[in-house]
Amino acid sequence: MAGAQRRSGFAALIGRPNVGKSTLLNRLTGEKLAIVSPKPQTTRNRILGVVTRQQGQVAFLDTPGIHRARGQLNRYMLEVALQAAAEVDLLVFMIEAADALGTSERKAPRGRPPGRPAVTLGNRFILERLHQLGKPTFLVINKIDQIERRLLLPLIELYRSEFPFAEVVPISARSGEGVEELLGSVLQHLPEAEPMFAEDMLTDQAERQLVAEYVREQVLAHCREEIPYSAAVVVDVFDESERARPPDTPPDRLSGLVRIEASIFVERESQKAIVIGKKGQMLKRIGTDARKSIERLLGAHVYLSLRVRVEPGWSERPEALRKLGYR
Ligand SMILES: Nc1nc2c(ncn2[C@@H]2O[C@H](COP(=O)(O)OP(=O)(O)OP(=O)(O)O)[C@@H](O)[C@H]2O)c(=O)[nH]1
Ligand SMILES: [Mg+2]
Repeated sequence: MAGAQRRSGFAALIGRPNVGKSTLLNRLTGEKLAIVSPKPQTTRNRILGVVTRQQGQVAFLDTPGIHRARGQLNRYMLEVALQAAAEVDLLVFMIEAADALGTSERKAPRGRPPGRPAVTLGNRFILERLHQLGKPTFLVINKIDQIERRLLLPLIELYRSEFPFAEVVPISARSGEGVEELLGSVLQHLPEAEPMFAEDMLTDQAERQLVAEYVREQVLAHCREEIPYSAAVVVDVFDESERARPPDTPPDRLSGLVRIEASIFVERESQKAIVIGKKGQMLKRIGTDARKSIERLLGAHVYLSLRVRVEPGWSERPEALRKLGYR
C-alpha cells in the first residue's frame, strides 16, 4: 500500500468467563474459530485469529476467562490467559455491561442497587494484573444490546477514573455493533510494521482441533451441571481419502466425504451414562449437531462416529491434561 505505513501486532482478549471474548474473536474474523456457550469457562486454550485489513494486521489471541482457579485444568487455563497477556503488544480487557451495572438477569448485584456501576472484585483482580504489564490497554464493554444506553456513560466514567485505558469501546459482539470501530482503534495503537502472517491466514488451529472443539461445543450445549467442566474431546481418526473437491464447487455446497472418529472423555462412569443418554439419545443429538457445524467447516459431507470414554479425574492430573490437548 502506498502512503501510510501499515501497522501490525498481537492483541489479547482478556476478561472474566462468559463476557463474550470468543464471540468477539469470531465476529472479528468472520469465522467460527472459537466455540461459544452460555456457560462460563468455555475456552480452554489460546486461540489465534488473524484479521487483515488495508491498514494492517491484528493477530488476536482469545483466552480462557480468568476466574478463581481451583484444580489443575483451571490453573492451566489461568496460565494460558496470563501468558497471552504477557506476550502481546496490546491488551483488550472485556467486561459485560449488565454485569458491571448490576442489571444482569443471571446475577443479582451484591450490596448495590441495580443500575449503579461497579468494578466488581473479579474485574479488579484482572485489571490490577494487567496494569502491572504496562501495555496499552483497551476497555471493551460488551453486550450493550442488553442495557439501557443512558447507563453507559457513568459506567465508562467509573472505569476511566480507576484505570488509565488507552481507549474505551462499547460493543455488541453478537450484533457486531462497534466491532469495526474497535478494530480500527486497535490498529492505530499497534506499532508500524508489515503483516506478520500471510494475508489469507486465519488461525494456527488444525482442522482436527477445530473438529474436536465443535464436538465439545455440542457437549456444552446439551449436557448440564458438571459435565461441561468434565468433558474433553480428542479426534482419533480424520480420514480425508474421499475428500476430493472438484474445481468450481460453489463454496456453500458440500462435496466429498471425511470420516471422523472422536472420543469424548469424562471423569466418571456416571458422567459417561449421562453423555450417552437413554438408548444413546443424548450422544446422538450431540453427534447430529456437531456434524452440521463440521460439514460447514470442511465443505464436505462428514461421517462422524463418537464414543464416550472415562479418564478418571483427568482434570486433576497433569499427564492426563497433556494427553487431552492441554499443554
Ligand atoms: N446479548 C449478548 N450476548 C452475547 C454477546 N456476546 C456474547 N454473548 C453471549 O455470551 C455468552 C458467552 O459468550 P462467549 O463468547 O462464549 O464468552 P467468553 O468470554 O469467550 O467465555 P469463556 O470462554 O468461558 O471465558 C454466549 O451465550 C454468547 O452468545 C453480546 O454482544 N450480546
Ligand atoms: Mg471463550
